[in-house]
Amino acid sequence: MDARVKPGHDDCEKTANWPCSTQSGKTPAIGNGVIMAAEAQRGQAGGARKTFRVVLVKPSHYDDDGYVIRWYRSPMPANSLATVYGLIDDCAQRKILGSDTDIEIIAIDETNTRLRVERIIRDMRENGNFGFVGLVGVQSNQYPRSLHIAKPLREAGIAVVIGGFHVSGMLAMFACLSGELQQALDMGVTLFAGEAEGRMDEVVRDAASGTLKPIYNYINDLPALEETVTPFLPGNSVRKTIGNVTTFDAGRGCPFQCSFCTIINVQGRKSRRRSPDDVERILRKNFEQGIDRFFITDDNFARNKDWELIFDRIIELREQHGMDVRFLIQVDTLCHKIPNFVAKAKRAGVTRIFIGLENINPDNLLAAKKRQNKITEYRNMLLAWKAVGIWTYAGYILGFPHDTPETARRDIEIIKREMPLDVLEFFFLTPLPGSEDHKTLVGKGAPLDPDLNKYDLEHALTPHAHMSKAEWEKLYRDSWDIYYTPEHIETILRRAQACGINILRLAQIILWFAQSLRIEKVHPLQGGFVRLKARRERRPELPLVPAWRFYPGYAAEFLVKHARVAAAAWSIYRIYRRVAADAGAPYSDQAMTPVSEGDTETLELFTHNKSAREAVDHARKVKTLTAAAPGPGATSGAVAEPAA
Ligand code: B12
Ligand code: SF4
Repeated sequence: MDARVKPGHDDCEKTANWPCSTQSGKTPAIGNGVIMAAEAQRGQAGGARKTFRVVLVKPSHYDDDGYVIRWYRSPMPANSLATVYGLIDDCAQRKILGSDTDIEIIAIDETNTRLRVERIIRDMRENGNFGFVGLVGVQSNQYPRSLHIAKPLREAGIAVVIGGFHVSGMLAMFACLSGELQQALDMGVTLFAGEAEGRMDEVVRDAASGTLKPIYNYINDLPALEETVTPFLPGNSVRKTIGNVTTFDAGRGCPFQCSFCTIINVQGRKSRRRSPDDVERILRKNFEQGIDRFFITDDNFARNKDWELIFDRIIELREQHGMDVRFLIQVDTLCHKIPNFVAKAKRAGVTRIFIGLENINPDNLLAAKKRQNKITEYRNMLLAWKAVGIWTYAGYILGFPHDTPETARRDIEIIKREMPLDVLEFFFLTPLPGSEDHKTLVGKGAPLDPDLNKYDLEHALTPHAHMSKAEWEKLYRDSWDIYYTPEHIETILRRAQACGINILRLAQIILWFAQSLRIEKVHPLQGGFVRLKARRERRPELPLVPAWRFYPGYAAEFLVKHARVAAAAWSIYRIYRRVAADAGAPYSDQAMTPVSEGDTETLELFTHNKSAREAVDHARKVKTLTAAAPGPGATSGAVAEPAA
């Protein structure tokens, strides 16, 4: 256990909302349940085979009405679940508990499967509680739900381990335990911080012998990833998601320093990566199961130091072995300046990229320490991807210090007119536990919403200098409507068609992004296919709705929602048909026009405020001083800057 974690230590930060707990004295011996299990196991002695049961649950969280967000089909499998599953499967194959003990693993993603805690308790009991429940990849917004799942399990004497970004983020940033972490310890839950590669044997062995520790803290000892066990989920788990898509991380860590980011504090700023052999193994194993579409979850694949070796290997698999694999990757706004990056991404089967555009006001980008985002490079970057027919998703954050409702609305209109972007998604600026922003606000004693369930980037959690909470929330809702108008959907499809993009597929994704919040009241990244709700799957703090009221309400909601989806789908389909009918006709507009010197005088992107104009001046000065040439893929280097 890391000595930095000092429960109840005097030097801990104390605030009204994020109290640092003093050691409650209630913390029971962890693994009580497993001691029972170990005894049961001894009782079974006599040569019979034993089975150590591991139930892995990727928890969901509650919607604003308090119901668990669960779908008939979720969009994609969770890489966190696949990673932990892979690690335990490896323990099972190596028989780390002895040749007479099998390890059985059950993986449940609560976003697509109803969690029956009572069944887990029954099955564990039948097995003498010889096993443990792992709550996997628990984000801050999923932490309250995780404790609700853990409570009855602990009461039944079952060992529970929680890992993921909330525990890791809090232990990375604070020298002492916050109240909600202490609450878990008080229940006898084990916390795991840091990454489990190379550490899973210890956890499994301790759980099997009833000696789980309260905390495993490896946050300051991040493992290398080459040749480590790779993420994997069995095909039946993957098929509970919408398509033949699965996720894996080819690397972790990002060199930049954005103040709202949790990744750099949890996974570090150094690039740690899997080898091309690892990646090939992941692809082949999935391909054999009929899964050929992948989301590479690296937060910034462009800064994976082995991006080129990995792309080269995938190109070989595609071009010489006929494996038609395709990818969504996440990159930064300077990736187009890395020699060969865009061209090799295309050959490697990348069909979509996600970019953290975040904002177009340089003052805001500076306030968030997002210095690598240069508005003067945005158009070059987007045009570089358009030129090879790869479509772009971008994240846009609302509520930076210099945003007002008016400027944010104006900025979205500028993006629509001047930037050739396909899918845009909006988020609230959120002080996520694990980020510098969160730590700073806690240190200042700023008012922060105490309900962790809301830390999902979809809620206003802090006061804003220029907007009331209601104005900020309205801006968030309006932003989707401002971007996804029928006219702009048509423009996006026309731009995409001109670049050879499959516009029927793009139209489906636009339907998803444009309607998710309007119809399902959740962000598209939390969305899924056919929302399912159970009356009893409600936050325990909220009352159980009587059956006579719940079921008619649920049925009516179901019908209304699906009627609205059908209407929206029909309207977008009609736009698609209109655009498709013009296939082959040339199309251009302001956003699609190659970058030129004159842009800086005419485009609002560069003139909408003082800091935008200053950004242009700065880029010009840098260009003059370095005589920088445009990066590969850039259409023109009018205001190009050197790569970071
Ligand atoms: C891929 C991804 C998604 C995917 C898939 C989900 C998934 N987890 O794979 C999608 C698109 C669905 C998604 C959605 C969202 N995401 Co997301 N996502 C990621 C991303 C980029 C990668 C996750 C990952 O695979 N990490 C690698 C794994 C291996 O790391 P890990 O989960 O920490 O697991 C390791 C250890 O923690 C430990 N461990 C974990 N669990 C356990 C359990 C046991 C028993 C043990 C022993 C060890 C252990 O061992 C693991 C292996 O080393 C992360 C950022 C990141 N770099 O992690 C954000 C991230 C997790 N997402 C985040 C958020 C906020 C969301 C959304 C709420 C956003 C939104 N409003 O839509 C939604 C929530 C939806 C949902 N149901 O999850 C935040 C969470 C921050 C926080 N403090 O809570 C992150 C960190 C990004 C950020 N902005 O900071 N996400
Ligand atoms: S570029 Fe993305 S991953 Fe890197 S520090 Fe910024 S927000 Fe985090």
